[in-house]
Amino acid sequence: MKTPHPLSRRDFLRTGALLAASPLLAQDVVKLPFENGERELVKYPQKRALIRLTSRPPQLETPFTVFNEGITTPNDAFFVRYHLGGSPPPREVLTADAFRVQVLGKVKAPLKLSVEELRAQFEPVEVVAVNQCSGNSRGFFQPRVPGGQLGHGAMGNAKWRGARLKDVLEKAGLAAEAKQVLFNGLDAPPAPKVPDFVKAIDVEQALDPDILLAYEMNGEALPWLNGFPLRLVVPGHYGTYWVKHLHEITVVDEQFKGFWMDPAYRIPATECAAIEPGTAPKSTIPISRFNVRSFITSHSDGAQLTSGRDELIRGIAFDGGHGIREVLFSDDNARRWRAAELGKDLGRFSFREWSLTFTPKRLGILKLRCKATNRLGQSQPLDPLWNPAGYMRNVVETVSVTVQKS
Ligand SMILES: Nc1nc2c(c(=O)[nH]1)N[C@H]1C(S)=C(S)[C@@H](COP(=O)(O)O)O[C@H]1N2
Ligand SMILES: [Mo]
Repeated sequence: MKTPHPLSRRDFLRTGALLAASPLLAQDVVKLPFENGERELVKYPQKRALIRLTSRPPQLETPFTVFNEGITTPNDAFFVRYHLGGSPPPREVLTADAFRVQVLGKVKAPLKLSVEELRAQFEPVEVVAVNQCSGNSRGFFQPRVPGGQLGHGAMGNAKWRGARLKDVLEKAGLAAEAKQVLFNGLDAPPAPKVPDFVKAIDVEQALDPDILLAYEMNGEALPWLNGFPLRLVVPGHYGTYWVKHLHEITVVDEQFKGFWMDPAYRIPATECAAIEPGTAPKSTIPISRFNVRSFITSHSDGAQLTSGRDELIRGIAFDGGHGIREVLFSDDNARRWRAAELGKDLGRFSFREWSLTFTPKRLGILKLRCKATNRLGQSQPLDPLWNPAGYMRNVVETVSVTVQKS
């Protein structure tokens, strides 16, 4: 029989986070499991209550239990990240009627398109793809690093629908000297000294047919806070490239040097972007593709299991677009591993569901872990890697559960 334990305040807050969706237990604070991890749960337009990191601009994290509800992340639970104090652009300036996206610069025929024209003139394409912030899980870095102290909720998986960037660029016609393509959204800097949020990718990459100018997310118009009415979707690549409220696509004949490409969003030019904790990198490169990650979603720290009773362990895994080949599970401090069963394949850019039945035998605290490998053979380290911006965490995560007598 289960013995009920009195909940400490901390446990109570954590439980509140788990049950945030329940109207009976409306909690307004959660505690992310690192120092200074207290956060408010706050509702924004078109969103359920999400974990608020900052209010100006709004930065909202998805409560982790959402990832156990389904393999795609509902629009109202999808995380929100902005950089500029003036973001997001007010809803009034984003009306679908007035909105146009322009293609300018080193092209033969500049374009100016409404979302309706994008829908009508270009083949619609769908992809299920993970959007993950470079700093997802930054709060777990040791030694701690500056930047938004995020738990694991700055990621989400959605079905995106839009026109191929390639098709649009080809319609405009790239000039021979075209070198990079710049993407600018409608959010403007709050002061003249703050650099506008502009991202760049090389022309060769911009012609990748997987990159979309997306106007739908999970079968609906994009939510305001996720880029309405149009955003860039760069499957397999960190969210920083997924420019929201995208209204200017500028082809240039040089390497773009804007702040958000350099010095921001750069990683050490080393194996796995890792350097000795506390040191500075000798040289850096722009962040690009996701590394391999996996999570247990069915159980969180403190969960109670019963010895001899079957337990369904479930989770998600993803990588930068090669696809997940295998997920392993361990309950004994990463000594022995057994393979989980992979769920439905929604494409190489999607979360991949995995599950297995686990029957705990030993009593006490168990450390549950999962570890994914992609089709290239890349996997996850058992010891965390470190870089000064707190990007690309992908260590094998641990969930501590307690097994009690039946
Ligand atoms: N216009 C605009 N687009 C943006 C940003 C921004 O600040 N402004 N932030 C980027 C970053 S760093 C991330 S992680 C993703 C987050 O996407 P989401 O807010 O839809 O979850 O948006 C990207 N696109
Ligand atoms: Mo990000």
